[in-house]
Amino acid sequence: MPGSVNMSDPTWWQKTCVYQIYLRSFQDGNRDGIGDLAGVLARLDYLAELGVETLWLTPFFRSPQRDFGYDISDPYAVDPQYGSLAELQRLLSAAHARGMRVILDMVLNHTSDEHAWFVQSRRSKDSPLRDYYLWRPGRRPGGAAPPNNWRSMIGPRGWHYDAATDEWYWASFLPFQPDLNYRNPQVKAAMLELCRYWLRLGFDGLRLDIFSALFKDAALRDNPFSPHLLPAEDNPDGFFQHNQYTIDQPDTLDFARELRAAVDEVAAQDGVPRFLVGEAFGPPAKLRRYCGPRADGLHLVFLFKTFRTRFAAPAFRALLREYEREFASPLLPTYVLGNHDRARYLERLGNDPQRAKLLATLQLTARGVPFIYYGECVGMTNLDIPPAAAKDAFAASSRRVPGWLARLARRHGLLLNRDECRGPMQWDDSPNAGFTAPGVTPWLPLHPSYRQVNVAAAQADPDSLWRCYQRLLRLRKQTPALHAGALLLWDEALLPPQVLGYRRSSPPPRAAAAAELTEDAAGAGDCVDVLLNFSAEEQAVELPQQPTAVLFSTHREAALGRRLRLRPYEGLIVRTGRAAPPISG
Ligand code: TEU
Ligand code: CA
Repeated sequence: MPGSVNMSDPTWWQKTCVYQIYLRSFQDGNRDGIGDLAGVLARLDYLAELGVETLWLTPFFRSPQRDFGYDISDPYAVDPQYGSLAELQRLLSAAHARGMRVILDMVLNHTSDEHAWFVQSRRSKDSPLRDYYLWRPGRRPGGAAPPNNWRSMIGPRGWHYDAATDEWYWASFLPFQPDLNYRNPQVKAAMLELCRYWLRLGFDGLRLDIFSALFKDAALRDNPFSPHLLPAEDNPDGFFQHNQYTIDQPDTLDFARELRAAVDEVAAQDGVPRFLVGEAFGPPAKLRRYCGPRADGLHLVFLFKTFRTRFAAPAFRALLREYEREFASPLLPTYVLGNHDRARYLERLGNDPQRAKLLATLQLTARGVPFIYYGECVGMTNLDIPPAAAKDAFAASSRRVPGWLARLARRHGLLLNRDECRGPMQWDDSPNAGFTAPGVTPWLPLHPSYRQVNVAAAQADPDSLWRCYQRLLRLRKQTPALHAGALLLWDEALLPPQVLGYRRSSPPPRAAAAAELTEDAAGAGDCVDVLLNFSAEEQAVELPQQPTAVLFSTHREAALGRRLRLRPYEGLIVRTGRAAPPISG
């Protein structure tokens, strides 16, 4: 039964940690200033040393690169800019040989307007592929009024007029990314086959780009008014429109299950479990529906609420409580602090590495799958690029946005120029930071911080943020309670207001009782307490019993004892005896 997941024996993806590689910016392997597959291959040992297990590669398919690969013209081909199919296969086997997994970025919602399907489709109303995309006559002829009031996900209207046939096509994102028509069974079948193709080639899972937009209302009803100007993490409505008919359609939820069945089928054939993680926007309770009524849909959905959670114990306690409630076992929440579309999280923390260590501790010890964005472990920050110099097509499309609105958006972590969070990886302090050869012009400028902030410097400093991530990843891997255990929040009455505490115990208490596991069988001491001090002051905490070991501190050394003094922004993990007294009310 697909829904039954035994958390005391989790599948690899349930205990994994995903590292997102923005391919263009990670490592250039052929000295053209653009990151590529050969570059990733050359850095696999680095990734293994850091301790991440699953790599997510952003799109490497053939593409005009107007949205840097999220505009695909041939999803079966590797773009020569990034390498070849042979290199991709070499990368897959080299990763697998190191016990790592690789997932790819699947853009199902749209293609590039240079995709052969769209070229055919736009030719005439009788084109056999006309119905592969969403073409509709306007409300008035000659391009005078679009078919309805729908806005794209990024603000302007999403209908685009094509004079050749006097009709409009729909694009959820940028105008050169026409949406496919999933109500056409041929489209659906072709895209499912595409997923199977890449999985059979050896990929371990799929990240699904704007999954929530796949289906649109069949009757094209007007979207109602919304008072929201800007979309937020738990409310994608914006630009004064409620996206009732453009996203989250019931058919998309059904499709999640169809896709899951296709993936399970490939997994059954070759015996390697795969996973799907979908991009959708909204409150966790709504996002959960993508996982299917019987955990038979997407395995995971991105939860972006962390982006907007205040750096304070009560705010993160509420977040954990909500994720635990909405994504109770067998579901799993995800912990995401950044990606290639949003301002880097360190900026929200006032560029304070101590606070970053604390959030990393939370991210890697809460119950769920963490997603690390490249450069986060080194402490990379956002690039400062004047809008006129932007490479991101989204920046060009939002150039007319008034300054006050751009500033407001920025305060919400929404980038109008996503180049800012896509800076070349800072490997060392040599010219071009080891990203590309000296003398080559990288596709985006290096952050001037690279001379101090880089992998080599971070590895040389035992107290760096990078070392903190490495220690956490190692501990997480070694400790079943952390990668497979249940999570129980500490009763806040037992803690100072600025301290967040939770316990991870494995196997979950009920499963343990049923299987009558002995302490030995379960691994002694598979019960740990995580205490996080969100304040700049020392905080006193009394544990309910003497801990048996300190497993980790953001401050490296910590004394063992029942009475703890948590230092400013200290995150502490202690091993607690199995018969631990209650910590929640
Ligand atoms: O992004 C979807 C999306 O709507 C947002 O993340 C958006 O980029 C953000 O709100 C703007 O600030 C996905 C990809 O992650 C993105 O890189 C692609 O450009 C987009 O889909 C289209 O494929
Ligand atoms: Ca290159």
